[in-house]
Amino acid sequence: MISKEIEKALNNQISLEGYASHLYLSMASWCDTQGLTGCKSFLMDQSDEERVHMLKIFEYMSEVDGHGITPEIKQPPSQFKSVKSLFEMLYEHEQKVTQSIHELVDLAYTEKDYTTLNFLQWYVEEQREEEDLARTILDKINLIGDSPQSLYFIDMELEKISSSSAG
Ligand code: OFO
Repeated sequence: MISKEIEKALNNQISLEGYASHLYLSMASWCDTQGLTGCKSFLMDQSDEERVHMLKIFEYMSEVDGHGITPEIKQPPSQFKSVKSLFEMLYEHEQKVTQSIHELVDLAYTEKDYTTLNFLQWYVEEQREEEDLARTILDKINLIGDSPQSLYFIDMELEKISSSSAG
């Protein structure tokens, strides 16, 4: 059993994870139009992962007698200035999600809701990994630049990350 306030905050998290999934799908599609197939498959994987994060909260809600609400999802941008700005946007979104998870942890802690607190630990860890990955990609872009020639190498790097995380 969870409180109404925790339920509301978890539904807000569902909405953020759902938006992340759509945002990364939109980014993947834009990369596709630029011929960046490595970036595309990396972002498709990220989009799938975010949907799984959203579904995990639905599952949790079901286990603790909460009601997971399917969110309305606002349309993400479909155009991006550059690959670099796209990954900056991704990193910013991850930071926003981390912030929201931390607020949820705060709330669960205040309410002494140890079950939710425990459930959220997985997200705390996941966000640490995702922020680290986004920063690593941005570091690489900053290192080799995002001129057309450099993009070829960035795309190969992302293809590698994407296939190493597959399965
Ligand atoms: Fe859902 O892990 Fe990132 O946002």
